[in-house]
Amino acid sequence: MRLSYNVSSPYVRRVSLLAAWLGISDKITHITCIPYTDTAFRDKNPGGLVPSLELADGSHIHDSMTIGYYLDQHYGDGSLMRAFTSGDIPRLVLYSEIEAMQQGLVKLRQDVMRGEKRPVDWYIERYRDTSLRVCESLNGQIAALEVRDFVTASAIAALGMMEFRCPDIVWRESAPELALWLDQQESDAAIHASYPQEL
Ligand SMILES: N[C@@H](CCC(=O)N[C@@H](CS)C(=O)NCC(=O)O)C(=O)O
Repeated sequence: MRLSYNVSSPYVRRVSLLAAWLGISDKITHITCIPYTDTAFRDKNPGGLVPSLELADGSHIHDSMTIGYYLDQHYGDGSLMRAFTSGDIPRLVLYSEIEAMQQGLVKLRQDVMRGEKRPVDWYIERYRDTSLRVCESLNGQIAALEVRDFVTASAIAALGMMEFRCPDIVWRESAPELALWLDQQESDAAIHASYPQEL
């Protein structure tokens, strides 16, 4: 397995710890990746974030949590991710607090980098590009969005935010199936009623 990583990422560190606790660190080849500049990486990973694990069959698993599930399923006994698989609510609440802190710290760091390491416009372009790349990826996976679950709710929420807050992102032309699908969802009363509004 090949792990796209860098030494400063806390999300990568989660994966390194899990691999060590499973005793499989030697099965992972580390590929240094600076996602901000590595366009080849972004071509394989529309979200453009590390960590990302490439398997022997060439498929990619993104996100520390999803990689955690994969490693636990294949090399563990299920205990590393049991809080999630068993729906242990108090432990999940604990995780959500840790994750809120982690996301806040990443935003703080980005605020330092914004304007210091690269111009503000560079970041704006970067995250607009991420939205377009993910829309194109979803465009090829419409059947997966027909399931009514947390994943689909997350997709609807993200697309709704993009239309509400970033109407200048022109995504419908490059993701026409997704655009059609989203428009069809409007007939769902709950989806319609929950469309974002100004605070
Ligand atoms: N939810 C993701 C978050 C990963 C993440 O935010 N990675 C950061 C490094 S700490 C990254 O790749 N940032 C690049 C960017 O924001 O463009 C996970 O759990 O793996």
